[in-house]
Amino acid sequence: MSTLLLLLGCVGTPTDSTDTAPTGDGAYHVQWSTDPSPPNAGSHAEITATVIGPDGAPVKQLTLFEGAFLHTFIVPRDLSEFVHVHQEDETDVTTDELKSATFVYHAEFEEAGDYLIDFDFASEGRYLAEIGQVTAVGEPAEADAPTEDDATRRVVRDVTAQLVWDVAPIAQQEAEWHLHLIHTDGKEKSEVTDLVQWGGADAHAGMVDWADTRFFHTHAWYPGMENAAPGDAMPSLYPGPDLPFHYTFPTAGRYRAWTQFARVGAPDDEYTVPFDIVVGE
Ligand SMILES: [Cu+2]
Repeated sequence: MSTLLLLLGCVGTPTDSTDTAPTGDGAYHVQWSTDPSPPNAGSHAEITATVIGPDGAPVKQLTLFEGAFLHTFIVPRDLSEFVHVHQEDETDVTTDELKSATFVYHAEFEEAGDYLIDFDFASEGRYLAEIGQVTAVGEPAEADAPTEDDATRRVVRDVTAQLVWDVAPIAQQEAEWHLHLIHTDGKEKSEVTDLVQWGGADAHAGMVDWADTRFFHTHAWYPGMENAAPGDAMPSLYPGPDLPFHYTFPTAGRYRAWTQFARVGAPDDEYTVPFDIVVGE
């Protein structure tokens, strides 16, 4: 099998060229690979990722934010699932790993086909990202295209989430919405009031733009969030039942947003709730 696909996310100097001084291209990059290469559908692959700075050397000043130095999001082209992983989910980052800005962790590729892979990190007060692609092989295969889904109510485990628009989404204007969460245990229904922070925020929303396969990330809205720097603590404001979001979508079109949050009874077992967002002109 070709390893070429694995290199699509890498533009910098190969990590094995340690005998020569690194020369960067002035931008940050993530050099990454999977083992096996390519990943197999239905199994876990090991991901090794190194964050490279503008000078071509591993970044020594990565900022810890939302509980991790490197956040990885993996989404199939058919947008049927959303994977969000970090090395810190499995093992602590050692001093040597931090010095070499190299992280090793695992992700499951459920189906064969193309995946978008997004790496989020922060350095010198800035959020940075690298986006790439990886193709898993085997069976079963992904669908050819995403299935549009305009539902505004979704049940995930014991929570029913209702999507409510407060300011409708229009390109380049700030949209506002909230999720209203109802505990749904059989016939019993009550408002969710036991949310706890997960990954340093009351809630996260990862959003993929269908047409251009771009990746965006925001958090439950709080006053002053537009001025926050990476690593700043986010306030705990929303135990439920409502989780508010503000976001300015850059272009019109269909996005899929996955909202993640956790409840006090299982603070590490996050909920992931997908909704489609159609942004108008
Ligand atoms: Cu993360």
